[in-house]
Amino acid sequence: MNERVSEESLELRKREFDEFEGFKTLESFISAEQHLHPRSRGFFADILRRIGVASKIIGSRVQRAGLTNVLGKAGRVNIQGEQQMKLDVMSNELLMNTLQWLPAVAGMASEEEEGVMRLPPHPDEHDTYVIMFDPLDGSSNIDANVSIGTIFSIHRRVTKWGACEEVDFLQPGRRLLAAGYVIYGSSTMFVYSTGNGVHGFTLDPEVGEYVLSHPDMRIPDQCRCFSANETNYKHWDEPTKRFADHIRFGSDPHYEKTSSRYIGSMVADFHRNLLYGGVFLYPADKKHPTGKLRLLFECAPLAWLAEQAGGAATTGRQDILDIQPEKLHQRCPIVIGNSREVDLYRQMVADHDQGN
Ligand code: AHM
Ligand code: MG
Repeated sequence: MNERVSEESLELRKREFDEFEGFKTLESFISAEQHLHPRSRGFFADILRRIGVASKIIGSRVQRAGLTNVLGKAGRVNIQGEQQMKLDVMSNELLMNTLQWLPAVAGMASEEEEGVMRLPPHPDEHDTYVIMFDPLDGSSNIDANVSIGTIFSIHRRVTKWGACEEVDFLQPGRRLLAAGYVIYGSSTMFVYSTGNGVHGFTLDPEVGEYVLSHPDMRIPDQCRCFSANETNYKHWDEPTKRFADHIRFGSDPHYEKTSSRYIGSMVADFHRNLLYGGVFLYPADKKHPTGKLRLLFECAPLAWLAEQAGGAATTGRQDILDIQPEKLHQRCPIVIGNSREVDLYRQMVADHDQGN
């Protein structure tokens, strides 16, 4: 293709994308984004669409859960040794079954499964993707009708031929192509980024479509919410205690309007903080020496969204997106939200490490 023509047509596509008006469904938005990549054959866009479809089914089952005998425990534990809920199992199977037929999906990994699902290599396709998800995050809240969510992320595979391997999944978050979540709350929302800002779509139950309701989401500067399981305070290390005390009890006027808000569903806590401004932490502590939340299934995708929305995420000593994963189910400490507070935490950890 002539370079100049292709640059011009790309400019035009970008302008069309920026000026994209009308009834903006997730479907049409994904197509518009796809046109920003002139060589795209639509395989990647198909994955996003299919996640959207699966999430509508999960959302409808979550809404009817009290009526259809799917509340409660499934009677088995997952790889983390945690009780699986019936809806965990159902959501996991639904995502696996919906996505495995797409030719560009080389493999999948789930918080609920020990190993990765390798799909037969597609004969014509070697430029394919691996998908990771936490099918139903915050599932301990299901029976109480509290907001829960699905978290997903997509990497381009790094191996070139044959079935995918674990190394295709063990990539730093910085290399993500897309990440997002679906929150099943008072309404169902699909929030995602392909590196072009964070966009939120609300499911219109009357037409059954996700409609763009929150374009280009940016985390507000004001830290309105401090979100942590504060009963763990006694198990936290010194810099984390100092950070929490500074925000909760200090005299810094910046925190005059900050409130404690903790749901215990990371998706819901993150979503609220993204809208209102705030910081969420699940640090390492005496009970969880490497943190509680999973790097690949929870922390990296949300860290990617936080950065795309102008925020940040750290362990205290390293950006979440820079961590080179070593194991599929690796956990990590996380402080995520407004850049100002994430920087403050980093600084307090650094001061502590230097003996101050
Ligand atoms: P899950 O993936 O098994 O549901 O666990 C993760 C959840 C997060 O959504 C939430 O932030 C955290 O666990 C809550 O933990 P705690 O109950 O220790 O406060
Ligand atoms: Mg989870």
